[in-house]
Amino acid sequence: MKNPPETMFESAFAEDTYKGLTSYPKYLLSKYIYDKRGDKLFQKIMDMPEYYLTSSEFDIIEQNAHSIIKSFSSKSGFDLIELGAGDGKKTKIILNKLVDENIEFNYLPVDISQNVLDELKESLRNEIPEVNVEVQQGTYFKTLEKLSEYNTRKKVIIVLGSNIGNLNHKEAVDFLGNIAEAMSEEDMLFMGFDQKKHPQKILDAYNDSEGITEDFNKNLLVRINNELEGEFDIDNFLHWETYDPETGTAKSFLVSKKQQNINIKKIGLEVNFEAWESIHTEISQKYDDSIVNWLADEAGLSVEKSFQDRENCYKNYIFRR
Ligand code: AVJ
Repeated sequence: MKNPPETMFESAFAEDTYKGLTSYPKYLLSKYIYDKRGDKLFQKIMDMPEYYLTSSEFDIIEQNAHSIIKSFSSKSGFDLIELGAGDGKKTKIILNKLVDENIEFNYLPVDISQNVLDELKESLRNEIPEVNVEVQQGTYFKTLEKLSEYNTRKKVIIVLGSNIGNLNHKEAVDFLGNIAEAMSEEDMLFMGFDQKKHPQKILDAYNDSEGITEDFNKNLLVRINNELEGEFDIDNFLHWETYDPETGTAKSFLVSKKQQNINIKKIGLEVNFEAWESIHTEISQKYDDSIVNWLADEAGLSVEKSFQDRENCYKNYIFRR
């Protein structure tokens, strides 16, 4: 039934899919949701009323823009490095404010997708042509490493959208630690963390009535079908969300509605699903001040300041080394 390991896999996606679906319990990695279709679905998620994260962070940045950029500024100018830039909707508030106040800076959006960077650059040329943009295609760490090597200017690193929430605490400490290593004493990190709140509000954000999040989650199966010659019938799985208020972890699953065997030809795998067996696909971690302080401490960072929205849904923190 399980031919490979000896065979070389054609891609990391193929290998990780093989590993995840031959594990018990089964899992798939959420980073693979984001192909072209996944990117589009995530854009739609960010526009849903249930997905409060976007508007909460937007409000925080809008209401505190002055104080945020005041802490960023330095006499000799600085580099604003954004990890996982996306469409830049929230960053543009900061960019506009910096331009308005004649502050000297370069904007360096980092993303793995050149396509995302091209679109961002184009939209900035139209909307805020005063900004000096230098897009950086690559992984976060390779880029940070490169930038900290030849770069002597003050660095302000920003990570918005509670993107860290897809990492478990150990991975989050490694992520923050890697950023900390690239930082010198004057540098700072500005980062968004979705907060613990009424569990129903969290469940609703990850299980909308229109089924957009369901389609987003199921895009993993669509990708396996398209890229690995999988034979999943998408309708035979349901999207399931849980939230544990003790750990603050929201988890997404795909649950098999019946016993079924699924062929995935390109990785030479036939996967058996028992009725109601799950595939774990994503975590979306929620935080409070004590968790954030602990993560920062473990990574060699300290919280200098934080900003929150009126409803206490979401927080942005400024860290220093
Ligand atoms: C992009 C990781 C912040 O976990 O809230 C949205 C991804 N998943 N709806 C999140 C996501 C389902 C999102 N992050």
